[in-house]
Amino acid sequence: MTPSDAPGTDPSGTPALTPGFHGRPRPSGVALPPGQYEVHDFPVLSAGPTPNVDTAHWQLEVRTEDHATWRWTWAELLALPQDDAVVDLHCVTRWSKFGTRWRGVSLDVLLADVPSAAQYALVGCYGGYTTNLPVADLLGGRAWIAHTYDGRPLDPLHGGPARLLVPHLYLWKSAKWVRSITLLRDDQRGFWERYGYHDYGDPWREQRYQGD
Ligand SMILES: Nc1nc2c(c(=O)[nH]1)N[C@H]1C(S)=C(S)[C@@H](COP(=O)(O)O)O[C@H]1N2
Ligand SMILES: [Mo]
Repeated sequence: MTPSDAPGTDPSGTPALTPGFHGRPRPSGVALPPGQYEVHDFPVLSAGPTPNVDTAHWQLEVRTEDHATWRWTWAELLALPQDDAVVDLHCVTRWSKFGTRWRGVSLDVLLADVPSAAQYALVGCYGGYTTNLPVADLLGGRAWIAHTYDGRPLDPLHGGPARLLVPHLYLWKSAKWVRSITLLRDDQRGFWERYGYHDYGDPWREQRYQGD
């Protein structure tokens, strides 16, 4: 069995040392997803230059399938209920970082009053990057608009002033410098997905490329 066809490791299950396993079990007993290794630094992966986004002009837009637009300014975002989240990050280039500490607004809060039955989301960014994921994966306490990392304002290199954080999917779904979320009846691929990366991107099922 090669890493690419190793079975997904159930994050809640007992750690099984599969042939694709490259790391140590964590103290909690949870292993790395298949084909991943642990890092202690925080690599930066950006497809283009880091945009300079001023919070005075920052806004987040949610557009519905009926072409209604909902907007939050920076002050409005910070006035919403805030969550603290400690999560593991898994990049498709095979590094994983455990126990990262974030603060931000849950997408459950942002989408609560948005009337939509759309099942798909296309996330847009300052700088033009896009990525797609199901709306269901933005909900359920699993996704945030994160503005604080390790107790400090999020570094622009890592997506500051604010990025999407969806840690249960590969990190390319966690759009840096997030600007918009478009809710769609039909799935539309984002930047990396059009280059052949997976539409869903579950690290535990090793969904790196279309067809995985
Ligand atoms: N806007 C934007 N978001 C992005 C990217 C990007 O190039 N532009 N790269 C993605 C990829 S491939 C990864 S692995 C993570 C990297 O996040 P980091 O630089 O904070 O480690 O951001 C994702 N979000
Ligand atoms: Mo990535």
